[in-house]
Amino acid sequence: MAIERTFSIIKPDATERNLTGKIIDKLESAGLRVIAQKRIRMTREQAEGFYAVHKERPFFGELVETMTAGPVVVQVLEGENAIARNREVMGATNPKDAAPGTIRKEFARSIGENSVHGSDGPDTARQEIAFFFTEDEIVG
Ligand code: RTP
Ligand code: MG
Repeated sequence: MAIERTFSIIKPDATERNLTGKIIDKLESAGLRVIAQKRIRMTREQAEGFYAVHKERPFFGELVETMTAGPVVVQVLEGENAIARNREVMGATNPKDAAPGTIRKEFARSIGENSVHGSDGPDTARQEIAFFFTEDEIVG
């Protein structure tokens, strides 16, 4: 199995509750390595651009509000099968449907405040990493 990279966000609802370390522990325990990381305040323009694929969805406005409500931690994660592995440890989008032990089951408040983002495929992983990081900021 090839080593993959994926993009992750620890969302404002989680940074607000000081859960950054607990979430990183879950990611590392799942075999993922944090090879780039920074804490930023996403601008409205960044949030709208990052989530452009959802711009026609009814929840788009709320999504942009939620993602700009406080600091986020953006990360590049590396590991075997990293994209699927991260999605697995994140759990289902709606915490009500998330499996026990997953990040969203343990920490998420609601579908909107669901604590983490993770890329859903190799193409989006590449695009999302490049949206927030330059190559020299990533140390594999
Ligand atoms: P993500 O992109 O954040 O990793 O989550 P995902 O793939 O599981 O979910 P996606 O369908 O890509 O939706 C992106 C984010 O939009 C918010 N959302 N709100 N109110 C709603 O019905 C609703 N549906 C989605 C969630 O915060 C989701 O993570
Ligand atoms: Mg998604």
